[in-house]
Amino acid sequence: MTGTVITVAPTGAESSKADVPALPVTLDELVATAKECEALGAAIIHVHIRDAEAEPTLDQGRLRDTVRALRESTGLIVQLSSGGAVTDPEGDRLAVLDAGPEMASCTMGTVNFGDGVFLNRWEFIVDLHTRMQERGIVPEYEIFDLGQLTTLQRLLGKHGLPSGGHVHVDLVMGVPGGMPGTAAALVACEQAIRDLPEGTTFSATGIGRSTIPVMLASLSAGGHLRVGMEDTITYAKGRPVESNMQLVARAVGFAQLAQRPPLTARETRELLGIPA
Ligand code: KMH
Ligand code: ZN
Repeated sequence: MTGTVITVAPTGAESSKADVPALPVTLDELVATAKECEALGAAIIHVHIRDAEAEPTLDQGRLRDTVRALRESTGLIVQLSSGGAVTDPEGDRLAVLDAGPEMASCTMGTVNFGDGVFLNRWEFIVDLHTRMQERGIVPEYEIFDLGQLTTLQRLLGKHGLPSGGHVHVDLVMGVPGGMPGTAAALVACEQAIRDLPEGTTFSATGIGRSTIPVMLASLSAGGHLRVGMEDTITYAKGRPVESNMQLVARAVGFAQLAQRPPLTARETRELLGIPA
């Protein structure tokens, strides 16, 4: 394991602009954030977008404009969220793929999500996975609980490898309703990942106060990092996050300390089997 893939998830669907003014919600804000995060060491951007009122949306036109703008302005790998918000219907989530991203998220099961339910039926998962295979979109399999890795094993066994042949997983830890953001839970996932195809890579993110323990555990276990204001809005006790760049800079520092410096987007494409 040579370097660290750093994914930035700058916006998410859960925080409001009113509560978190530093959240990038317009296309201009998102592009500016993406450029700065790339300069700091991010290689992938995990994208949720907002509408004119700064509310989460899966609007097709906006998604297409976003993919185009990020491609024109950065070398980052653009990964659209197919998860959206917990209220988004399955049809709209599948239609995210029509915006032509190189990567998209693909969640491996239903999970309680705070006060809501993040619904991911088996048939929906198969549909999403199959459409991505057909279109050459590389999935990032989102894992909110240990058993979802078994679901991924079942999916790959029944429906084949993703486009490019490489399997990449993201552990989303510490969601109220999902697995805890602890080193013990991360090690349990890392053990289960050994049952997936050889060479499977993983990143991890810890929501809220589990951010730092999960980063350190992931680096120690050979994993990569996802950071950003989708997952973390408090930098330290009593200190709101000032920007996504602050979180990326901290992740870069940790990765360098671990002697696994950030991989560029080009190196990350090679690792994940994404065409240049
Ligand atoms: N916003 C969550 C309900 C994803 O992006 O694929 C789902 C989520 C996962 O963030
Ligand atoms: Zn997301």
